[in-house]
Formats: sequence, C-alpha cells, structure tokens
Amino acid sequence: MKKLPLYLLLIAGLLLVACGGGPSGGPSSNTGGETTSDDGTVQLARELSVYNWTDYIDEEIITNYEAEYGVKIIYDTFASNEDLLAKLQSGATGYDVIFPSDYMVALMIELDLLAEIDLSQIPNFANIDDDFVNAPFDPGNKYCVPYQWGTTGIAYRAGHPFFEENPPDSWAYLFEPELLQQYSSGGINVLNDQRELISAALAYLGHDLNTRSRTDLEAARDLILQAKPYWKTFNSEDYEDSLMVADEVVLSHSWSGDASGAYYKTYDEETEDGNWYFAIPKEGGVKWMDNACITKSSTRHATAMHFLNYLLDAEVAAAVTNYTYYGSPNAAALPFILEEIRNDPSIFPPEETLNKLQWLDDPGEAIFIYDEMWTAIKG
Ligand code: N2P
Repeated sequence: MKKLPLYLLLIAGLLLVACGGGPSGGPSSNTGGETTSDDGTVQLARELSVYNWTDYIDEEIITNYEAEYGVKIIYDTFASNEDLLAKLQSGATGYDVIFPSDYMVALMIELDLLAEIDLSQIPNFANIDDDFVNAPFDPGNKYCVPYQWGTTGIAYRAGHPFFEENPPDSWAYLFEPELLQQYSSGGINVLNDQRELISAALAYLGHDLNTRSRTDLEAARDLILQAKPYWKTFNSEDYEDSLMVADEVVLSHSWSGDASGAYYKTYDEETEDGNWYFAIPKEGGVKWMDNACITKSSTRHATAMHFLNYLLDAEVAAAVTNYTYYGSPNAAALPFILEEIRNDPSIFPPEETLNKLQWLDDPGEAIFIYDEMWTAIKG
C-alpha cells in the first residue's frame, strides 16, 4: 500500500488512545467526528458509515480495515441505484461512503449529493487503469473513484435440455413468449432494477439504451408486461445463491459477476464444469461501472477518503474481485487476481463484445418516464 501523506496518516495506537472515550472529554468523547490538530494532522474518525450494493465486498476487507486503522465500519447495503438515491433523498444523512453506478453519479452530482474528493489524498488512485479514469459521468474524477465494473446479460443453466440445443444468445430468451413457454416452468428471474430491465427490453427492440423517447419507453414497458407472466422472480440481490446455485431457476437476467459466481460455486472437479453459463445477447446491452464516492452530508470526509484509498490498494482491489467476480478497474490489482478470473471472458470480455455494449447515462427529465414505466411494470 502506498503511504498516505503524513498529515492524514493515522498512528493507530494514538487513535485508540484518543478514541478511548476517557473521562477528560474533548475530541475523544466525540463519537464519530474527525479531529484536526494545530499541525494539520487528521485523526481518523472512530466510525465510518459505508453503504454498498448487496454482497459486493468480502467482509474480511472490512474487518482488516477496522483492525488496521481502528475505525469501526457501519456497513449497510442497498439493492439498486434508485434505492440508494431514494434513501439519500429521504434525508438520510448518516452515510459517508456510497457506491453509485455511472449514470447515478452524474445525477447525484447534479443533485448536489456528493462531496468533492481530493485526489492528492488518494495516492492509490494511480493504480486505476487509464481506461477507467476521467469517465464522462465524472470528468476529472472530482467526486468518485472507480470500484468495480461489469456487464449485464443472461445466465442459464448448463445441461438444460432446451438450452443444450438452443443456447440463449438473444434477449428474446427473456421476452419472447414462444421461447419462454419452453423453459419457464423451470423458473426465470429478472433483475429487480429499473434501468437494467428497461435497457434489456430497449436493446431487444433495437432502441438506444439511453432513449428519452416516451414511445420507445412505452414499447419497452409493453414488451416487459407481455413477458412478465412467465417470470418467477424479480431479484437482483441474492439471486445468485438463492435462485441460481439453488436451482430454483433455469435462466436469469444477470450481472456478469453473479453468473460467474454461480459457475464457480457449482464447479465440479470431475466434469471440470460449472452449472451456470453467461451470455451477452447479440443485440448488445449494458456495461456499467460502480464507484466509491463520499456524500455531501458526510462529516468524516478525511476518513472517507482514507477508506477510498484503502479500497484502491492493489491487493485490496484484487480481493474485492476475487470475491465478487466482477472486473476490476485497478491495473495494479491484476497480478493479485486469481488466474481463472483474470482469464474468464465472462468477467473480462474481449474488445468485440465490449463494443456491443453501452454505458447508461443520466436520462435527465426522462427519468420521470422511466419511473412511470417501472411503476407500471411492477404494479
Ligand atoms: C452485486 C451488485 C452488482 C452491482 N451484488 C451492479 N451494478
């Protein structure tokens, strides 16, 4: 791990003493706040509140940070960008570090929900691959650092008689009744995620995934409503384990890492194969990047940046990917990523596959149309 500038560097022993909550009161009786001494030394806060996607970090990464730096992490999870936004907009001010995706970063910047970061305090930012720096949704990385990236496609049960003959290669496998009839009795899951599900429908219809057209979005809604009776579940949280690994479904709209996770968790040494395969539909779809950002309301900004820097350490970032099976934007992490993950085209797809995929943008005012369609879909 690269050394932090001296004034941010915490001497763990000192912190433990300072935070012991001794009878003398003063800063040490402060439950979470940081303190800055006259010489500019920042002592890390006692606590940091981190709000991340479900099942998106190896717990050991958290406990290691707590043990090494004496900061207690209050960890909470959300299921979608929209849930995260709703939480912040409902006035929740306790969260310090959050993990919005690309389009949601743009929206949150606009809504003034994010605090600017100081990259000079995040030396491990130098570990990030140039391809992931300075993304259009956050020019100059003024607000966020890249955390994980991936793709969205279709996971399907290997060995299923229908899929053996007809390997899913199109979003038709999620939307066309003639196909759905052939395997829906085995269970089909879709991501409980409004941009993702609407994007899959838009891709199948040949529309721009960032369309602002009401006509396009209504067509996507209608396609979804026609297929919905064939779907068993809307789940984007624990579908990997509770539905795919558990064989409760035979096909799922899926994020790359969850499909790969299901493959590795069901891997059989004898057959040298896992039960779940992942396909990127020929019509294309979404590629996404999730980011670590600091809320505007955070009162523990220096500690939050310290934590961001920790996440960007090469070995820590590799441990994240070795747990989540998502792509890492951290170039320095690559040598520490398990070989089977590094060489897995479902996780790190070839250029020609990536070129078929689109990043999602902040839809501007059309967000209200997306919300309206989603309400109709879920109703
Ligand atoms: C993992 C969540 C993946 C995040 N459970 C997709 N943006």
